[in-house]
Amino acid sequence: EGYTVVILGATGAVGTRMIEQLADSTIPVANLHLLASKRSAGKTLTFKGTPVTVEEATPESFTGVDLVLASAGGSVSKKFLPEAVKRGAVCVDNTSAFRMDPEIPLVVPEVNEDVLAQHHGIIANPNCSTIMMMVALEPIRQAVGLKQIIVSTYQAASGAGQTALTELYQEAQDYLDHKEMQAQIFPTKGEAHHYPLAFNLLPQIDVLEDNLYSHEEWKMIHETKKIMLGDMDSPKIKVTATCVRVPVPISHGESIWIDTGKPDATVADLRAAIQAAPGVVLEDDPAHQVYPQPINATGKRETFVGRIRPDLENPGAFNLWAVSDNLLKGAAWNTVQIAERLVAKDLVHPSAAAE
Ligand code: A2P
Ligand code: 11C
Repeated sequence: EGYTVVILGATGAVGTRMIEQLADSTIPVANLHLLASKRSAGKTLTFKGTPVTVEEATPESFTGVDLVLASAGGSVSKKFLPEAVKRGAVCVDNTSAFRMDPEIPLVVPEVNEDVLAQHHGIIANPNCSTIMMMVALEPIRQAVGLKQIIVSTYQAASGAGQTALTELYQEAQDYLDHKEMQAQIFPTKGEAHHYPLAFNLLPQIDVLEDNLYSHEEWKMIHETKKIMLGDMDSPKIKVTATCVRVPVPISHGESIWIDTGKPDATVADLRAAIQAAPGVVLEDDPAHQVYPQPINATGKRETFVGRIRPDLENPGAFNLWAVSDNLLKGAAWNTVQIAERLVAKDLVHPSAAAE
């Protein structure tokens, strides 16, 4: 008894973690199919100690499937997920392919799981840097208020995938060996110029757009508004972002300035809100130098928040520092968590909302 589940992109940085997160979830899995491109067909991965052979994804791979967890890139999701929905599956998609479609729920369970009931077969998982910011700020928005966000990110190399992470390690090795670093992926695949990330910082994640923002910065602005307010262009919370790639393997950091709109709000109010909320851990003890760090957050499902302090010249405004595993809460865990919520709410039916 249980669901027939597909992981699309099972061999990738996120896909391999989806297998682990699914194994540790409450979802009853009767059958699991692991799909990737032709390159990885025939490879063996394990689920709960049992070997599973990777298959090449084709439209027919989705016949008889209940639940699809996808993380093989936007174009792969655009090609296969409509085919999966046609065949009766419900898909949770970790790519940006469908996030801004007003008909498609964009979900962080701690913030807006109610919108799951409106799904028509596809649910979108937000961008990693957006998800962790939502988990950190929603408790503050609920308890105190939130009018404006100014965020600067410190994003780990694995956000760009397994091959990008391998590139960082190779560059670091070459640098230490006094060899020339060979940049082929960073800042982003398909760009005219590539720069080394090892021992460097790159203020570009994804493509630079005509409005002078990177696409990652654009995502943080519009996904935040869609998740918190249900409208990707809502003026009710002002958001601006600067996204920077740092030579850290796993776990993104974010320096976040917020205006709560409540001049008498205190650090104690913010700390209490975070302590009471799910999915977020307060790690804030300046007297003992306790604050979130990527090496401690890696492998954990939670988002960690510390360095909460008032903006000394703007009453009601605060600075804080958040860290989360970009491959878990930022991707694999949030996707599996959405699937857990769909199962708990009995929403694993195609077009549940249409019935
Ligand atoms: P493959 O191992 O065959 O390349 P990452 O985000 O770490 O780069 O991983 C990308 C994932 O998406 C991998 O599992 C990769 O499989 C998969 N993938 C890439 N292109 C396709 C495709 N055309 N069809 C199915 N899976 C794909
Ligand atoms: C990064 N945030 O760190 C990106 C990865 O929209 O799902 C996730 C891209 C996305 O490069």
